[in-house]
Amino acid sequence: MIRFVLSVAVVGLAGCGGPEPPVAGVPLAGTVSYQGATRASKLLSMDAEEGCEKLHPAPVTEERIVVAPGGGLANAFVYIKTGLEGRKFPPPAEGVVLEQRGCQFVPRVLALRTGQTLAVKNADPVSHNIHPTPKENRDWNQQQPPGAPDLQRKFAIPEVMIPVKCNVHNWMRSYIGVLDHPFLAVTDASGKFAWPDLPPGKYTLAVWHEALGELTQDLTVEAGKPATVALAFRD
Ligand SMILES: [Cu+2]
Repeated sequence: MIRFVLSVAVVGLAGCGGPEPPVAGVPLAGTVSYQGATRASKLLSMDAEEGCEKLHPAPVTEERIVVAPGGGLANAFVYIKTGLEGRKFPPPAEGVVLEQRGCQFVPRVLALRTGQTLAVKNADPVSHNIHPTPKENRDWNQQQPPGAPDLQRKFAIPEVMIPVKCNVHNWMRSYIGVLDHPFLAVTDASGKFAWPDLPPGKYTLAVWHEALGELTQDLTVEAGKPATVALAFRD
């Protein structure tokens, strides 16, 4: 009986310990813009596969640089590059979806966490062969016929960026940014991104774009002060 009471006491003490409560994060709202000469998008030719061509009655343009009327740059991958070393963030339970639709990857740019599930879907009536080409992670490629179940994959190592191609259709491109923390985002159609709770600290913020390269900027976040940031690519 005494032993039982003691063990309960020990468990009770352990429950009160553990890591210190984290300092509350602050919201950060950011914008990425492109202030260079507008570059006309190339037309994509899908005439190598009739099954793809038939899906597009109108011409399809390559989505390399997508700029909103106000200059906001879509499909830029924004992330905290330094300042979070040594911190542990478990991956979210919900996965991220990469779809093949109209013989293109949708979305063009994805943000994924290490250990988070990437679900690859084929919505097309043709076969695709998904082939990420990482430098740090394991290389794989996988055929996915029409109606095949989703492919479920994970990436173990942070890597910015992993180009994804289709071994059947050489115009298909997607890019996956993999990080081991939650401060990563892809800009929306107006070039905006947001993080709800960035911990106070000193960081290097980086933005990567497939055609424009990478920019970095120092960022200091103070407790209780919501932050804003603007990054601009120029020619
Ligand atoms: Cu394909």
